[in-house]
This record gives sequence, structure tokens and C-alpha cells, in this order.
Amino acid sequence: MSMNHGKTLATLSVHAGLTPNEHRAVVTPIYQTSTFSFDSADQGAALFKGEEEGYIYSRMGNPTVQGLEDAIAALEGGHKSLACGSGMAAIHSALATLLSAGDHLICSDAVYGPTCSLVENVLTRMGIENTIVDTSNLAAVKKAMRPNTKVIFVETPGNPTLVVTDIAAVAEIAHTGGAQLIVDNTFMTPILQQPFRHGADVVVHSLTKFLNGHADVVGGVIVAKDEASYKQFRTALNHFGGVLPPFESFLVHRGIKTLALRMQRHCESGMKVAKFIEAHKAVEWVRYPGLESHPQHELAARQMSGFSALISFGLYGGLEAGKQLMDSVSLWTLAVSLGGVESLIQHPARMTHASMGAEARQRGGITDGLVRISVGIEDVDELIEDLDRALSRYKASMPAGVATSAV
Ligand code: LCS
Repeated sequence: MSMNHGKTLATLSVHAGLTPNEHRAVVTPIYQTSTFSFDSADQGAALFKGEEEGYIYSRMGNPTVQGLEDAIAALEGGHKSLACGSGMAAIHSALATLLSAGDHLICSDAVYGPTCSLVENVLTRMGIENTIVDTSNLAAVKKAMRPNTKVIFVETPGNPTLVVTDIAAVAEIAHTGGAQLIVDNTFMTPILQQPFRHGADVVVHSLTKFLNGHADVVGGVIVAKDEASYKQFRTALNHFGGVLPPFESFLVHRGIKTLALRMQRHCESGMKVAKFIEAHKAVEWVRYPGLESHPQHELAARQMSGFSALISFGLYGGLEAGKQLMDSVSLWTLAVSLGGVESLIQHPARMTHASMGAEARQRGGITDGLVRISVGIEDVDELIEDLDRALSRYKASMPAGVATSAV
């Protein structure tokens, strides 16, 4: 396992981010307070001026939140991080901090639906131009660069197509053109992918997924590579206001303590389930970066240290067959989100990526028949049995004419 600051990521997951506290508690306590008192008027003023270090008001910083932020920064090999109220708050805050009217943004075509809508429908209203491209196609990224390009935003692997973008190559294109690269590392976590090592300038996450891991918090984070970048985001976030509260921060930090262990299990089970799906007669195609059939398997193996738990596939019976599968499983929960201990199944075209619109989905290769699953940490043989049962039921109930000879 790779190391940051001389410690393995497994050790950092357990120990990083313990805020010093008077009773020597071994986990950072919950400081459920909105404000912090000053010793004197002059001391309060000194804190505001930045001449003294300390807490002022929980939108501007809180020890519990700080513990989580320190843990994530350490795991990502970044400088400092900022916990936000959701993954979308982190993405919006990061983009709105770095971009001004008249600037241009390049964004991957396969991203979480609302990220695409934010870029195309919201940022355009603020005068921010965009080009949406397949960022796994380096020639297309180069071609999209303009003199006013300030940011390239990449989600890799992309949600839900699992297309893999070469972070180092795109970082070079960005830097040559004077732009910064933001990587959404949600699908991988710092355990499996370290974007800063490949030249990324900013890393964002939805904490709602693997980092928290227990489907009970919505949160996000921006990780900054140096003090100048951190200060820029900190100042902006104080104004935008979308910070993560102390209790949620405590829960996510607790989740992170088992992150390395969970990711190991997610990867092992993900591979087993992907192989089962690939071999099933009802399955027309499958995408999992760990399978040799993935078009960028070699890049994935180079850039990631594991392939995580997201799998996309299509059945021969298309959308109708996919719907029947989702309605027939019992151990897999039919729900959006991903990266939790429980296995989930969902239909991107009508759920997570509905807000993109049909044209944008087509551009990003998000077909109507695509089914996305997130493999949890239950017994993998039971998960496979349940899928197998649901696929067999689907075969038996296929209306004549929909099933192909391969089913
Ligand atoms: N980035 C990625 C890659 C995501 O998958 C999501 C949410 C976000 C950012 C936004 O994070 P949030 O604001 O929800 O914390 N992805 C979801 C999904 O695929 N199903 O439900 C949510």
C-alpha cells in the first residue's frame, strides 16, 4: 500500500486527524457549537486578523470538522482540505472559486448528472464557457483548450460509464495551457487513486460515498495542494457558506477509520461480481476497470491500486430487461448513491443522470439500458446468488420477441 508522510494509508485511515483535546480522548470529540468565546476584545480581533490561531465561528472552522479535514488531506497527500455540505457543494464551490465570467472550463462527458447540469445550465448563466469532452481522448482535450481555459474538471472513472482518464496526461495539457486540473476522486478514494501524485491541482469528493461508507451522511470535500490554494478556497467557502456540520464530520471521520479495510473488500468483491456478470449469458456488455475487457484496463492498472466497487452493464433485453432485473433482486437495494457497506443497484438514465437530458447522456455514452451496481461488503457469494436468481427469473419471464438467442 502506498505511503503519505511516511505512513501507509491503512495506518493514516485509523490515526490521521486526531485534534488535540484536553481529556486526551482517542477520537476527536464532537464540538457541537456554533461559536467560540474570546479571552478579550483584542484577542478576538487578533483571531479575525489571522495574527493568532484559534476558532471563531463554526462556518469558519471547528475542531471536529478540522479533524476530518486533516485526515482527508493526509490520505490524499494534499496540504489541507475543506469539508463541504455535499459533494455538489464541494464541486460548485471549487469551480466558483477558480472561475470568473469570461473563463472557459473543460469537463468530462461522463460525470455525475448534476455536475454536468451545473456546468451546462448554471455556470453558463454566470458567463463561464464550457466544452464537454471525452477526457479519455487526449487529442479531444488538447483540441478543446482555449486561451481562456482556466480549469479542466475530470471524473475518473466516470459515473456511470467507468471510462478512465489519464490524470497525468490531462494535467500536462492543463498546465501547458495555464489551467488547473480538478479531479473528482469519489469512485476511487485516496486508498486506490492519488490524483496529486499524477499532477492534479485540486481533488474533490462526495463524502457521501466510500469515505463515509455507511449511507448516513451527505457531505463533500475540496482538497488543496498548497497553502495559497487552500486560502483561496477557505476564503471563498466562508462566503459561499456550504460547510459540513460537526456531527456529520464526526460520522465521516469514524467511517474513514475503516476505509482501507472496506476498500480492500470492495475491490475483491467487485472483481468477483464483475467476472460473474461478464460470464452470464443474459449480459450483452460489462464495464469494470479491473476486467481485461475494459478498453483502458492497462491505464487503470497503472493509475489505480485497485478497481473499486462500481460496475456498469447492459442486458440483451435492454431497458426492459434492466428494469426487471432491478425489480427482481432482493439482497441488492434499488437505490441511488454508491460506496456504502450495502450493495446498491440503480438505473442512471432515469435516476442519477436524468437531469443531464437525453442528448448529454448520449454524448457521454450513458445508454438507456445501462444498469449500475455498487458492490457492498456483504458475503459476495450471496450477492452473486441473488443476481443469478434475478437474472434467471428475468429470462423465464421475458416476453417473446425481446429475448435474443444469446439469452
Ligand atoms: N461526484 C460523484 C462522482 C458522484 O457520484 C456524486 C454523487 C457527486 C459527486 C455528488 O455528491 P453528493 O452531493 O451527492 O454528495 N453521486 C450519486 C450517485 O451516483 N447516485 O446518487 C448520488
